[in-house]
Amino acid sequence: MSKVAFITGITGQDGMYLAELLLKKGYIVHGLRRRSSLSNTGRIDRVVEEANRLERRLTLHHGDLTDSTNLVRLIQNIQPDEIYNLAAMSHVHVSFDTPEYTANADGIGTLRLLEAVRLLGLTGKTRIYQASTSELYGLVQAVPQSESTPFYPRSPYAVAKLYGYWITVNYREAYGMYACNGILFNHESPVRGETFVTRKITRAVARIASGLQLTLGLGNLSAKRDWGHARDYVDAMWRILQQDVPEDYVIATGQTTEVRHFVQLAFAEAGIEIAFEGEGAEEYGYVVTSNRPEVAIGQKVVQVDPRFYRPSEVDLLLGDPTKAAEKLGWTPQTDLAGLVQEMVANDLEEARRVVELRKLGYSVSLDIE
Ligand code: NDP
Ligand code: GDR
Repeated sequence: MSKVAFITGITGQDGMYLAELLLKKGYIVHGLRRRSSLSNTGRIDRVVEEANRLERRLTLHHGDLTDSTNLVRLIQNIQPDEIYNLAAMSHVHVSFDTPEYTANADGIGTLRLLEAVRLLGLTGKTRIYQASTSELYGLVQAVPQSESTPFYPRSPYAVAKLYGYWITVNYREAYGMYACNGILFNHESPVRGETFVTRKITRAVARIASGLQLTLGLGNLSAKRDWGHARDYVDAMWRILQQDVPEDYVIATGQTTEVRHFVQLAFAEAGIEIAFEGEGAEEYGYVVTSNRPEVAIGQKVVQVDPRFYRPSEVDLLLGDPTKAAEKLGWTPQTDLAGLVQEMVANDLEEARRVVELRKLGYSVSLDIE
């Protein structure tokens, strides 16, 4: 008998990689999608098509984490063995503009799912994965950050996720549910949302290298993040739900890198060496060497733009994945160099297509943030 999984947030980055992984493992997969005025299934369409070519193994259902009647009905119909709660308003900066909605979707949304499973009498059957985050650590208390490091959230997003974390622990302890938190550090990929810093950088680098864009505006260049590949991290999610005892795990690479350095790595991948000069809001990046005819030596390609500063920042994230290695047998397979290479190659190909379409006379919007 195939296992049945229900993924909220299936149209997002992680949802796509997780759906692919579970289908490969023989699962029947159901996913929650939001209604939107334009299609929001660009990432998952190919996976749906492949999964349903021979038999119907992946089904998308309309719904929302802010609607408990919808969640109860879906879970009752699907009777999942595993729920992966990946849905969230996941942008830290945007959460300062939409704090109440973020609390509702990311915090209370988690409670709605747990309650649905409990009220439907599925506590003995359904295992739940909660997408917790390294943002919980916030203001640095200790490094590297492990399962026992205290939390100090620094954004409405992180505070909402803190509720999600603790309500998951509470339902496990109070009702004996198999419910676990994966405390995942930043993970990226070619399908990462375009306004998260890594993808914003690799897209801009590809466009600058292709003569489609002149500069890249960024906020805090000194923030440090522990960046891994989303493909590896969804494998950890699955492993967390296959243990004898439900527990919480940190998933990270154990390496941290400045945003500034990520920018240099991405430009180097496109054949452009850059250096930084100036301080604070006056800092800029300029071209030192270039093997791209569209990019001149001395050209200013990076500029600090205070619009991208956050009201309160998380300066340093560095995870300790020892427990995941020992208990789950999980280690990351892609390092930072491999991640940057894959993302830049993907975005160079996208830029090449834009150039081709424009040559053919089509108008293509670049949608630069
Ligand atoms: P994305 O932003 O790419 O995807 C978020 C998903 O949630 C999308 O499918 C989105 O739908 C959906 N969603 C948003 N709001 C709602 C709602 N109210 N009801 C139903 N669905 C909703 O995030 P990622 O894939 O990167 O991350 C997955 C999860 O992991 C998130 O919870 C995130 O907070 C968390 N996380 C992510 C990390 C990372 O580095 N990527 C690290 C640690 C935690 P739509 O497509 O319609 O917008
Ligand atoms: P983060 O990711 O906030 O860590 O949350 P993001 O890529 O948005 O920012 C990382 C760091 O880069 C700095 N930064 C910028 N960020 C953005 N988005 N845009 C910019 O122009 C820019 N310039 C500098 C930020 O200030 C920050 O320090 C991600 C999300 O996926 C969360 O959902 C998840 O929980 C955490 O990772 C772990």
